[in-house]
Amino acid sequence: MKLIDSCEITVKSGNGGNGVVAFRREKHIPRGGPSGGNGGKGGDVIFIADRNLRTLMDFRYKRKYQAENGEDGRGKKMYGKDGQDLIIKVPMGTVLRDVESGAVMADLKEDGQRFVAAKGGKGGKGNDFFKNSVRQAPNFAESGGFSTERTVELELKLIADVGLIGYPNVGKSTLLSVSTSATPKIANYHFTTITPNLGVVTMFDDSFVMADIPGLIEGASAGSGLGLEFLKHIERTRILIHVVDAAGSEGRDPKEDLDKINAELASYSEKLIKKPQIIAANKTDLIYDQEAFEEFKAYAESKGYSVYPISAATHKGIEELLTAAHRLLAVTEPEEEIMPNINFESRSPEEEADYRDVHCGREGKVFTVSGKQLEKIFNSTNFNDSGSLRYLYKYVENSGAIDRLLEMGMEEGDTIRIFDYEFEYFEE
Ligand SMILES: Nc1nc2c(ncn2[C@@H]2O[C@H](COP(=O)(O)OP(=O)(O)OP(=O)(O)O)[C@@H](O)[C@H]2O)c(=O)[nH]1
Ligand SMILES: [Mg+2]
Repeated sequence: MKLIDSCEITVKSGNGGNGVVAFRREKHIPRGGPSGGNGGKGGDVIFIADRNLRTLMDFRYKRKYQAENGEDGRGKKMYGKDGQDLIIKVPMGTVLRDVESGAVMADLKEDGQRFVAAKGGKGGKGNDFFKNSVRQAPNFAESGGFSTERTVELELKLIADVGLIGYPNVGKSTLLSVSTSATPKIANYHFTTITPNLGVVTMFDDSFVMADIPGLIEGASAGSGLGLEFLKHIERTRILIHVVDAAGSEGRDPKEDLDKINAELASYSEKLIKKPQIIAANKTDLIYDQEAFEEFKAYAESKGYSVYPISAATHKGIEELLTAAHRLLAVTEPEEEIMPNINFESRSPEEEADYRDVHCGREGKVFTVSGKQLEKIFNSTNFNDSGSLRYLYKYVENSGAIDRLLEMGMEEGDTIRIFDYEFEYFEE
């Protein structure tokens, strides 16, 4: 069962409605005032995280998403209707990436968290808007503004809520297989599982993600066996189910198993051993010494753990165990995650053009260049580094600013000023 899901879709916002040019016509007024209404705003494409979704399955068949266009304005100062926003629901934990630039646009982690991935055109003003005391009959109106189209990659990484830990061969994968639709490899030898498997447990109208990991052994926290790398994984789960072979079918004492594994957790990290933990006492179908089992149960309970007797092989006790896990999750805070600082600016085409626009000016023999994007690049330029400077210069050159300055009369040796930085212009 593959639970790292990803897919690519294209989203398109709505065009803005055009403003219109219209004039009032009334019986006794030969030439009425302007009455062209504004166009409506184009719909945005908005992603919203929804806790009821678990996978990206829905996107497998529908790949194109488009918000409504805004309506054009009409005469009699009538506004065009705004286009409806298009809401796309995604599971919590979906990362949105802009395919063209490769930039992460958003990481929708919380229920209801939203992100505008494509802004609609803003809608043009009708000529009525442009009238003023000197310009009483403007015969122009604004166009509505274009839509934005973007290819977005959605990626969903399922993070397990519950981690199954325990010695090799105690039945962790079997428990996962009977609790979820996951089909991990199960076999009667140690280290059958070499990478974790994930599955979704459905309970009532809720669900949670469970993961098994390779078996832990003494010294796992120091690198013995396969466990070390996976201790990191379970550090991100919210609760642990500690699976023990309660029948001691391989000749070990379950009390010792419990203590040894917990000692490994403790020496790996404090966080891990403090995680809420319940015990699945597995293989009860093999118990022949009931007294020894009661002793184990009492021992674990004396250490503060709840013990759930189960038999993963015969499904006995599974329901009770999962209900307990579900209940525990409900009272356990989700793991805090440190996220990279995502700062993706979603701009409409108008804003984008404005952002990229480079302005040229002249003050005597000093030629000036400025712009919003230029300012960003300027602020991150290292003026002691020739590569960084060259990048800045290339940006200015590619923007067409140098050509424009030459048209404005710039000559060799004149000064170009970018914000507070000045340099002389020489032809290359
Ligand atoms: N009798 C009995 N056998 C079980 C039970 N649960 C699991 N087994 C058997 O125990 C063996 C190991 O099961 P796995 O689920 O592979 O154990 P694991 O803990 O995932 O093992 P590793 O991946 O090697 O760490 C298999 O042969 C299972 O069929 C149980 O409740 N009763
Ligand atoms: Mg296994």
